[in-house]
Amino acid sequence: MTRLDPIARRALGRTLSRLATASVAESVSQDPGPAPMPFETARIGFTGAPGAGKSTLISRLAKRRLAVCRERGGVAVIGIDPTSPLSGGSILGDRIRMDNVANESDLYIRSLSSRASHDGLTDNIADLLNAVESYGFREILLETVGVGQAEHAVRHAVDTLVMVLQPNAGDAIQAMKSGILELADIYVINKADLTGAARTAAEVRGIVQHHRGEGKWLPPVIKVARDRPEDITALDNAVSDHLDWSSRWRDSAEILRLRRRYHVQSLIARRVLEVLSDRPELLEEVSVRDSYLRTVQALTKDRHLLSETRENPPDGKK
Ligand SMILES: Nc1nc2c(ncn2[C@@H]2O[C@H](COP(=O)(O)OP(=O)(O)OP(=O)(O)O)[C@@H](O)[C@H]2O)c(=O)[nH]1
Ligand SMILES: [Mg+2]
Repeated sequence: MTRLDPIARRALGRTLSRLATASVAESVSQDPGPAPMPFETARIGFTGAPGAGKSTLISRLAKRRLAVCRERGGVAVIGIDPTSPLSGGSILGDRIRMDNVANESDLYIRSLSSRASHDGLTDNIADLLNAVESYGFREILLETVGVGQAEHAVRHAVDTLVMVLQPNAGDAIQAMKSGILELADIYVINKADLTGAARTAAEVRGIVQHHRGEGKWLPPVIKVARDRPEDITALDNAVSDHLDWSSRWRDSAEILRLRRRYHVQSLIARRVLEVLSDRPELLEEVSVRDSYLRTVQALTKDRHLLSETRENPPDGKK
């Protein structure tokens, strides 16, 4: 069975649907085991405000990346929708509108609503990316909506993070100034056909330069307009440059350690939410201290997870 035959596509589709709505116990029991070394699959994340033009950008870039990756595993494009806590549905509908690449045979496109991401925290991203990676794609392009915390969750899940800003993105620039958004490897000032793009690019460049450090990657700031192919070439080159730089200078063991740390952290955070909503009595009529202790106790007596662990002890012994 090859990676992208219809059977494999369906199998991956089912796995992703399951993982997107999985409980923590289900996520843990579906863990495929030790992650492959970083850089075998390049993970490229795109984050930015709703409507910043991420999908349009990714669909154009995917075509370029595919030209290089076709013989080496192909490209997967994954979009993660924050789910509205009120409607239970996606806020803006399918985030990936990619008609220009939809019929490419070595491209896998999937948009997912992440049940756990109602506050923008796409906290099962690690599970989803690991599953996609296990199919041997050369590159994964991941679209997430940047709503505060989401950038942090994505930062540690990908190798290269592209922040997509629009001209006159005042809020985002304020956030960058205060250090909140200083996470990206590449900044795109998208919709550069609109007025204000040059000024926004200069502002972002100023902030990025200000934080440049010896031996560090200096994030490029690239203006991209929909109707200018040369802009996508510049972005394509910047992504390749950053991946090269990372594979040369970043320690892959350290990357894996960080990835695992955030993965475990997000599983525990999700489990706390599950326990608190399943057992409201933990919070009733006691001090915060007692609620805290009761919750920690409930977690340590987490029978479901403990029985999982007994079946698959961490040291491999039965
Ligand atoms: N003027 C202009 N509009 C653009 C450009 N790129 C995208 N758009 C428009 O911006 C709107 C949003 O584009 P999308 O690509 O769906 O943006 P997105 O960031 O993926 O949006 P969400 O997934 O809903 O957060 C659409 O109406 C696009 O046609 C561009 O380069 N210039
Ligand atoms: Mg989109």
